Amino acid sequence: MRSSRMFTAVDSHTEGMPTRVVTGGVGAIPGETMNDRRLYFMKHMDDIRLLLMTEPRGHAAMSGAILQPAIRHDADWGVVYIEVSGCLPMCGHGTIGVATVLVETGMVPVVEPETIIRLDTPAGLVVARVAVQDGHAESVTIENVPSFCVRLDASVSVPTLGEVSYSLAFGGNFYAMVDLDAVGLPFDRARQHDILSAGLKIMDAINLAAPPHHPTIKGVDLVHHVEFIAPGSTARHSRHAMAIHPGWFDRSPCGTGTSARMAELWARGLLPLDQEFVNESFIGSRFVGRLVRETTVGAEGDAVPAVIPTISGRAWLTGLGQYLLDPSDPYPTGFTF
Ligand code: PYC
Repeated sequence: MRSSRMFTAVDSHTEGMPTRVVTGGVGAIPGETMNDRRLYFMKHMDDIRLLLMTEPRGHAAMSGAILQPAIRHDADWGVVYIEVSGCLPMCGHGTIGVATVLVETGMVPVVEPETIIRLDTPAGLVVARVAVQDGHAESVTIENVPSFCVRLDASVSVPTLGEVSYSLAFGGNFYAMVDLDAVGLPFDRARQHDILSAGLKIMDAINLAAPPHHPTIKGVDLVHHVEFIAPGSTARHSRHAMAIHPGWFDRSPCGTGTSARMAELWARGLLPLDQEFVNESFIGSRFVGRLVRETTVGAEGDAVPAVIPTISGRAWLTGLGQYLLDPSDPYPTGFTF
């Protein structure tokens, strides 16, 4: 065996969605904040993401997280999220996966019945409360970054679909929320190609006509997620298909998407603080969300009203990996198919 690179990872899944937690081989990513590290990694180290996320070591819906020493003094670990589409500022299912891996591998001091882990993420501090029983992480509740609604019932002209009504909110990433009925499609995995195609067209149209910009997090300014809301969804219990750029669906109920949806419902006056909100994924797995307090985002004068969501879900370890790159491998940055 000869390798020019070797990475160690603990693989997991959160309610059906993989998180490859990279524990070694990357080294320290330069940057004075975790978002600086994310931006540096995207510009100078993206070959590592491609190697670990795309085929043949990953797949078209692969997702992961690179552990780093925290920069903030009040955090235990730093995280840079990686996935087939790039590096997200925040990922809910990924954070639940990271917290579960940290507990079940003893990478943090484990306290029963609850271990609290403070994570330095590119979008800000995220606190994970892990319910632990006999060393097993039973479930994780994360307190997410401030989430806010940007547009309610806006409209965009989409090639082949016509005028599409959508709302836009931030929950760690920007999410366009669209009723599936409005694009004439059923909530049915047999129609996933049509749903995905509609989602990609809608995100392109919004990014062309009116791209959003996060007021404080540098480099967060496009919509790459369309949350198609299933008929019958309410402000207490929602089902959705989450279409993600460049062409896949979240298998989990999407932690940042659930946060964005709760921020939208709060802006409509439909979801008060402390009300449980159940969000179901395209495969039927669930997160339970709750808005815990109000806050604002942005500088005084321009500040927008926001809420702090919590998201609860479960993750399971699926494997331990050592990922190698042989210098003669013709696909050193993998490929997508
Ligand atoms: O859980 O936040 C999430 C997420 C984002 C993309 C895939 N999952």
